[in-house]
Amino acid sequence: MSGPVLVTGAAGRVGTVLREGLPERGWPVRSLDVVELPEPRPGEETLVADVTDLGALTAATAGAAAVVHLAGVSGESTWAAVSSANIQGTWTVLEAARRTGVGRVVLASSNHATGFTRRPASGPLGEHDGPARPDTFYGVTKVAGEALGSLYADRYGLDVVCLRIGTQAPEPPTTRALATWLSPRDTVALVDAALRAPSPGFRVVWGTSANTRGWWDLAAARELGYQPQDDAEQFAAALVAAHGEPDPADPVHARVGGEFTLPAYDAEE
Ligand code: 15L
Repeated sequence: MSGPVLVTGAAGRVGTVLREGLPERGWPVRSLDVVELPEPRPGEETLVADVTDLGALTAATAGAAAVVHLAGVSGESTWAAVSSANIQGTWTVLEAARRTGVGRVVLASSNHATGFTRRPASGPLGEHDGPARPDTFYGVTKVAGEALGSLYADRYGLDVVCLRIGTQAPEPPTTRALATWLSPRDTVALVDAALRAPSPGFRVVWGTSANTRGWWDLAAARELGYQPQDDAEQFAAALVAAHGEPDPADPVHARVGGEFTLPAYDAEE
């Protein structure tokens, strides 16, 4: 593969980590966001565009080695806002890749595609252990994004790797995140594996660090070549001292989507 990796949503939390980490792993980056990108790195190309603009995305995708699509609304919102940015945006990126002959797209999916799934009493949850159970309109858009990826893989032969990301943050922010955390360096390792794996076709893989308390099976991600380095357990004592042991009867801990499954996340439109 030659050419840069186009990263959409590059100004966001995950994008900021990748702008730093991908070049260190040999991937030049073309960063795109709807806002001006702060402090371009040496060798980084930067573009400002709305991810639903097919003309702009087609121009941005031309000559890229692959696309890492992160842009969109990253939590619950109105149906109008989240469906446009996330579903229309994902279609736009896949269609731009098809038109320009870019063969690989890595999609940022989310655990909230399955948020109402009960946390397993024992044993890890695989990607295909149950139907989609979105916990929000946001979760529905992630299910739709995976479906679009599947269509573009089967119909047009694109390699599409969907990363069902847990909680991407510098440190686990809550006791739930002791299970769901994806560290910054493991974020880079996971995306690097998704970019490098030979002919993956269509894949859906969980994206967390190697957390002692994790409930998602990392086998499919490891099959791509992902080797997680971090474990949220190093933060457990401090988080449990501050917030108490997670109560398995609390819906936040009983369902994999945590807070997103609560009535407070009931969007009005
Ligand atoms: C997500 O998909 C969100 O983008 C992020 O803000 C977190 O809420 C994360 O899931 C999580 O489940 O912790």
